[in-house]
Amino acid sequence: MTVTTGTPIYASPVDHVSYGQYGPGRLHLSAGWTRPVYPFQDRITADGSSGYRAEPGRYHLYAAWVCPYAQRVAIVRKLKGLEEVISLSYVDDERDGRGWAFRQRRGADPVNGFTLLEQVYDATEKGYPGHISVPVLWDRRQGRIVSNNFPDITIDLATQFEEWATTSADLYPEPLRPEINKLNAWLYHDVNTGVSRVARAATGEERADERRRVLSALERLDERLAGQRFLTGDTVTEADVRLWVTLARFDSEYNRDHLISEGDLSGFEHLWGYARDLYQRPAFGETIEALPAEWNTPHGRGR
Ligand SMILES: N[C@@H](CCC(=O)N[C@@H](CS)C(=O)NCC(=O)O)C(=O)O
Repeated sequence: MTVTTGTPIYASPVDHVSYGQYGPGRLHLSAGWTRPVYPFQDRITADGSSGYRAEPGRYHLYAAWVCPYAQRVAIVRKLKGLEEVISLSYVDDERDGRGWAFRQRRGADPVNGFTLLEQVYDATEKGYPGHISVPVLWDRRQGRIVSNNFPDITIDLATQFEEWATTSADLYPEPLRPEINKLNAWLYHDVNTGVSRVARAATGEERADERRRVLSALERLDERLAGQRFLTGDTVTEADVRLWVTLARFDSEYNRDHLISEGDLSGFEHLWGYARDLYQRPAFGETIEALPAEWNTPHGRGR
């Protein structure tokens, strides 16, 4: 069903008194970080062998502006020029115990007309008890979630829609896949989730260890980018998308109150230039709220 007419339906305003906080029973946050199981892990394939054929107009992405994991799929969709092929909508920025919801700020659910993202999960698995997370990839044809596993979604968008991609961006080039996979695993642990582990550390000692891990990763990345424009060479790949969403939130979120580092991102000369370079590209700059003015200063990395 696609809702295109009528009054948009929105969830009632966030209400922690009536609904509590999102989390208990759903989200298990611990001091350490074990990646939860994201139970919908089907794949889209160009030849349809997985049961989900890459086709224009068939799939929809549910994302959140505030979520770095969801921003990755929005970036990849735009880098590949798939805006007319895969639709995208955003849930509201705030949650109460009902989880992600559709409100006026970010618009209604254009596919199902639901008011809560929970309904998208429930339509796929009745009584679904797990994480109501974004991003979610929805199949209009079968009326169900294909995947809520962000690493698979970006790879499938990057590789399976070549027939409809309107740019020549190759974000996951065959010869570089082993290197990208290795980089991504390291980035996920030491950077993407490393920044969150600092905040969640149970003891001062643990926090110091986690902080050191993030800082040493940023130093290694800074050195790497001194000699090349992007993480794997001259062109943007999946690994750059993975890293950038964390860099973009480093000063304002993860390192707020200097929890991780006494300095800002600008203290890492090459990483800072790289981050600003990517910000100038619409796929990156237009899928996040505007960053502070210094992100628009020249970065000297153009060709
Ligand atoms: N951390 C997830 C990415 C997805 C994620 O954490 N999304 C967040 C928003 S940034 C969310 O929707 N969380 C709700 C939940 O997990 O219950 C992963 O390792 O794949």
